[in-house]
Amino acid sequence: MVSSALSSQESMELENKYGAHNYHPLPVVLAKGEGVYLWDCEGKKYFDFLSAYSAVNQGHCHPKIVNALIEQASTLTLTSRAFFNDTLGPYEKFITEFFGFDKVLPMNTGAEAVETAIKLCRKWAYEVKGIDENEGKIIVCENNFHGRTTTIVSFSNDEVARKNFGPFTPGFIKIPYNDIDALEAALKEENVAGFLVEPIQGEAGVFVPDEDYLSKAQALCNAQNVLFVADEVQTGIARTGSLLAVCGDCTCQNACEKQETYSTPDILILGKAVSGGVYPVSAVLANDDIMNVIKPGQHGSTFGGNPLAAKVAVAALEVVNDENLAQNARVLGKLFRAEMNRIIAGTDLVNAVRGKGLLNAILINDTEDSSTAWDICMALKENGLLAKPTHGNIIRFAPPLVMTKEQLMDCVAIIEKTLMEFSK
Ligand code: IF1
Repeated sequence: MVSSALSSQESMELENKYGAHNYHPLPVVLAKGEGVYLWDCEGKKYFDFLSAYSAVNQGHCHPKIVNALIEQASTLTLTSRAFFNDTLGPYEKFITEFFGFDKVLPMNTGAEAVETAIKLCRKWAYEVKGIDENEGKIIVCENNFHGRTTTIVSFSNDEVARKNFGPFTPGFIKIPYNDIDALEAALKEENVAGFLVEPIQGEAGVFVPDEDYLSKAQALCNAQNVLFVADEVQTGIARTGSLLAVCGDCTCQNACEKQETYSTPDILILGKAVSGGVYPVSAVLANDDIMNVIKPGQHGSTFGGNPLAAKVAVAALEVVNDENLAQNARVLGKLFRAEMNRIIAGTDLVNAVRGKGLLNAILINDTEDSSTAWDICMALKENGLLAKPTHGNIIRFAPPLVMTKEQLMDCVAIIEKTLMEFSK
């Protein structure tokens, strides 16, 4: 039962009057979440097909994660790193063994973790690789999304995210995504410290690269003593059908011995579903030869690695294995794309479906600046499913990974019904 103090209209009016207008949300006001479901202020029930941009992979308000939060919240919430505490060490042991790295640097948001990875990569380049200080370059891809800090938007090519936020941070080389030749050429430039890449470009419209792109990219970086930095903030934590998107088709539940089939990043960036959407938690993982360039006082954050984050993250990651979320995402993702292709075959409204695991998107057959994708999402909302366009005419579909086959087929039926309402 939903017991919201405010109506949806009242909530939207308050946000409009007292909140910065830095988003244009779909006009739905959510008051309760449980598993794959959301309820609005008036008690209407929806399937969540966005998962808070893949932060709620474990489903809304997962009891194991929420209980970990409640228990720690009434014990010890924050000590700062001025002192030790009894939760950070066990968390650091857990997450480094979970993903197969020597060390972790705990932060809070994905952007903070990306910034941390950039600083770590540069410092390693100057102090280990021997590049002249302040000359380090990091290769990034066109149409990337890594967050919204000034340095990160410095290497974005999204004018909406950049306009009037300059001056920008130098030291980045942009290349086309999924283009190994372009990476090989860029690696020949002087002073290259690292290659920062999303294993699948989420915000750009769920661009899945060629099967061997990441492993070839890692091999090229290794050959040039350049750090391979994987931003798995959105693609990690089982979202794409394996523990990490860089794991390719490997379905093991934990980091396993290095295999030819997938690429092991030198620096791994995690966020979002590391906490199951219950609390801001992000993490940067690397081995000692890289992480040990950071010395006391050189980097940190007030809340980084706090006891609440530590307990919540352990619970959230345990759920990934306990409930086989990677396997479920893999199986349901294949079923979803097959169903979308069946629907696409019968309409001119949708050009294609693409994705991996339960990170998918459909391409609407209309111009970039048309409102069709938005209008379809508005109709999906009326029909009980919440999703939102990424750019222009692309609708991202990313339900919680705890979804059952029956629930997925119910969602397919809603999507099909809605698309048929728009088909000419
Ligand atoms: C928004 C989408 C956008 C990310 C990757 C780092 C971050 C993100 C690969 C930063 C964050 C969020 C941010 C949110 C919408 C959403 C998003 F791609 F997921 F859909 F914007 F592109 N690396 N992605 O996807 O993590 O600091 O947000 O914790 O800013 O609108 P954050």
